[in-house]
Amino acid sequence: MRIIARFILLFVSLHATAENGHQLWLRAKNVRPVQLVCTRSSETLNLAKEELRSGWLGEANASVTLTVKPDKAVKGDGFRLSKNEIQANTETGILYGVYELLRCQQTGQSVDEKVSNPSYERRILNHWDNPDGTIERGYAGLSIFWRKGDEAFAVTEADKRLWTEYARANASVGINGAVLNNVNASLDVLSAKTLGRVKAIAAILRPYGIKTYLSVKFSSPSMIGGLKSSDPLDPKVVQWWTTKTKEIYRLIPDFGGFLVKANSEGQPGPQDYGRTRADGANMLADALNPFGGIVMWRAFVYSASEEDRAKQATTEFLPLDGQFRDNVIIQVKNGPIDFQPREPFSPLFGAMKKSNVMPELQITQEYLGQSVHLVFLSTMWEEFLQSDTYQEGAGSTVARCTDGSIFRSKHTAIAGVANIGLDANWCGHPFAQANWYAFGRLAWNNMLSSKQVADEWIRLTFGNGGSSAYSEEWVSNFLNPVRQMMLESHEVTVNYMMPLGLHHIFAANEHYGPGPWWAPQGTRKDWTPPYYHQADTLGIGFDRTLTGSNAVSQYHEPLSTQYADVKSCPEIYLLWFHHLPWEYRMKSGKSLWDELCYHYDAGLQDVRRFEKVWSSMQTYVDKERFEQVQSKLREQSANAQIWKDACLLYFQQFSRRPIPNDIERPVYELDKLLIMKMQTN
Ligand code: GCV
Repeated sequence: MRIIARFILLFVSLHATAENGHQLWLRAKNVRPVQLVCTRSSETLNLAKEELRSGWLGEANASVTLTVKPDKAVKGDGFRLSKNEIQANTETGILYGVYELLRCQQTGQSVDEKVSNPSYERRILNHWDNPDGTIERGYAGLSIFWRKGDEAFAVTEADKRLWTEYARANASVGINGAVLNNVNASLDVLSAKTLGRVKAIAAILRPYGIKTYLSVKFSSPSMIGGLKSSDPLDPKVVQWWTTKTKEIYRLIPDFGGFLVKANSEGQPGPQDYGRTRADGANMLADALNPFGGIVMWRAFVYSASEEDRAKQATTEFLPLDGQFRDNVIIQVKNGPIDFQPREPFSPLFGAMKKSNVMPELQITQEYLGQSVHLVFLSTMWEEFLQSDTYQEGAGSTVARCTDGSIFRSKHTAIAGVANIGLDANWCGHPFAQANWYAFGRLAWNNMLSSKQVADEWIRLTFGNGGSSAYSEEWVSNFLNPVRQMMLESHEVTVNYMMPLGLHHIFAANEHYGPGPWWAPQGTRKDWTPPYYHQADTLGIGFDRTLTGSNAVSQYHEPLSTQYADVKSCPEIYLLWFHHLPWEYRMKSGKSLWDELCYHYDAGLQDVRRFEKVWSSMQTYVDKERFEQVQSKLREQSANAQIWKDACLLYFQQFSRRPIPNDIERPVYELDKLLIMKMQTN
């Protein structure tokens, strides 16, 4: 009996010390006492004080003053910061200032006097979580908000603890909104039971400055409201949404608003009633307006029409510019197709000059190796945000077109599709946490460099809780190589998956392994890879110039001409915009075919190099995370081999050219690859 008891104790204590990654980047240690001067008290200010007390690494017993007072230089929830004072217009601003001060201390940066204002008013996570707890494109376990079964609506202490941790992590990087359910919205979301749970979640998130939002189904009035139609111009429908919205605000007075996917991938929408997308969005916007709520209306639309899918969103939305209410924000995915490993920016950015437009990024790695591959997404987002649209002259970057710098938007926002689930480490892959972190940091400051973001994250996540841990040796042997690996990881993944502008060549619908051949009979053409790569014996790539779909014309000059001309088109987008012969001469002097081979091989070799880099980090990382990352990298490099072999052997059937001799031979046979299903874990 005693032995069992001792065993249980050992198990419990082992478990308590085992590193499971749950603490994310919030791990301050060796804190010192601090004196706080703050004349006010509230839930949010108390959190701010508590954070300072439990994370202060500055001078022992230093005094820090927290002051809420109006300051014209400070915008929204921004703050003014100095070594010993934080001042803000709002209490949430104070909380953000505290996190910034602690971040500086914990990453070993000096605390400079500064004003820090958010780039976007709303910095929102989109959870694609379903009421039964599953998550569309989720790779880190079930939902932290929803579950099925008898206890589905009971709000337990464990729920509250987890939501508090979630809220704290978000607030620490400036995220101030959460859409709690999937854009493919269930009708249940507007039921009394669900709204009751939303109220409970909102109560936990509120002190951290986070508003809750819901995705709604456009056909709700007819599907659950007993009406004959959901026509947005029908007064009964208008009344239904008005009443429902009032009900929501009675429960959640600071409710953020609705996110809507309408007339897209089978979802109902205003076009079902012969109305425009603007009619639909405005009707919901009017219901929300008295309460200060907003509608985020998605522009992710395409149909099985003959028009190039990459053009369809712009064709549909641009003519509607100027017709949306000012509490509608058009939510546009970064690229014109769908979160591919690399896409040029969507031409809607900067083009819709009379509407609020917000970027939608994907943090969950649907198309980038899910929770197996190590891919730091910040570099991809930085490339996107800093892309010049030229819409109002040179320097009209996507960042400036969406953050209010160029257009006087009533509302500015940015969304990221969350990668969070019930896994102990929240995100599945220890390095996937860096993407949650990066989204928040870039949403706060869209000019931050990925290098800085990676640097901060590594220090906070692996740095043992404080600046004292950052010896020169640690910086040069751990921080620098790991940061370099993170910064290269997106390009490396593009290389072994879809280099030179190739896109959407995945097998089947799970979007994980390669399937350039995948085209089951009866499947819509634009859901199959051959539609996108267009490989034949003459060449490869999608012609989006004047001789093809002319998607280039949707970009503002000089981009339109630059993309259309094969000589000036950046090679990273070459096959996105051009169908080229296999023998086409690349800038390197190599043929297109050879260049493709070298890119695929380089991707594979680089993942193997990452494996070695990480293997040499054993002394710097706890056993659990070290081994987890090592094992995932092993799988990633096995996957990269499959990607390289599958794509090269398949395309070789068309190019009819040898793989250059200095490249390692494929190890798989094409016929085996054609039937192989790549596993995601
Ligand atoms: C939520 C892609 C994904 C879908 C997703 C859709 C969207 O098609 O594969 O899972 O649905 O995008 O963003 O609406």
